[in-house]
Amino acid sequence: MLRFVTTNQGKVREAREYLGDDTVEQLDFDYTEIQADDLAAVAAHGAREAYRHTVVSETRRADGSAVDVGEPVLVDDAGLFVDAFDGFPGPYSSYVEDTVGVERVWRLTREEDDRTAAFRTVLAYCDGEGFDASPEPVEHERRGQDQGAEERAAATTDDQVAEGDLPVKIFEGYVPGEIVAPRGEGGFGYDPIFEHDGTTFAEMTPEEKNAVSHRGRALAKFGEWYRER
Ligand code: ITT
Ligand code: NA
Repeated sequence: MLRFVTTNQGKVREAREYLGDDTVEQLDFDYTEIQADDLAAVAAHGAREAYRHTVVSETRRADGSAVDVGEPVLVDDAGLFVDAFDGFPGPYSSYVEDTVGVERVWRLTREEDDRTAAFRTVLAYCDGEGFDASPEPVEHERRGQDQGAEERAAATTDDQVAEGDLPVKIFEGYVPGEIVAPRGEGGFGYDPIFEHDGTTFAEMTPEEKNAVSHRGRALAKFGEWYRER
């Protein structure tokens, strides 16, 4: 069983929809969100912390040495990146939703000529084991301010296998869109103001959203890799 680490029911719904109810169980654990301008760094740190949190017992190896065994965990750190604001709120999206609010993010963006934006998700997987740390292949659909993401992810992946630390595997998803006046009752967070191909994410079912969303894309990459494992 895979623990999907989040306090957000909307994310769990989408992960279950994608990976299946019997694969995913929510771990309602509020990991430390380190101050970083990089979703991958936040997610990787969270995945290590969540993995350690699942360790309940110590197992003895044949040679008598002790090893901690936890549960596989998947952390999802996401953000909304508004181009006119140089990617703000980005990694601060959760804080901005709580303070400024979704409606006012729309009203601020409305003043701008360029209302393009993107959602990004970074999934970070940790199961206490090592794996090939090579970065995921470049996605050609990426563009604009997200272009550096691959390099950042690669750099983070390399850091993550630093000796003595738990390896973490990173999967990214990205979707371009536009900020619009709120529409729709579904989804969560910024979904009502994020339009993709004429429809807001809040107007989509979880299945429709997963088919095009940042999270759906990241989950697809993760799912493919996880099933091979
Ligand atoms: P956890 O950290 O416990 O997973 P969270 O809601 O704080 O829950 P994030 O930090 O990843 O998750 O989310 C950052 C913000 O972006 C937060 O305000 C979310 O509501 C919002 N968000 C994340 N994914 C979203 C999506 O698919 N659609 C709309 N808003 C989203
Ligand atoms: Na969060």
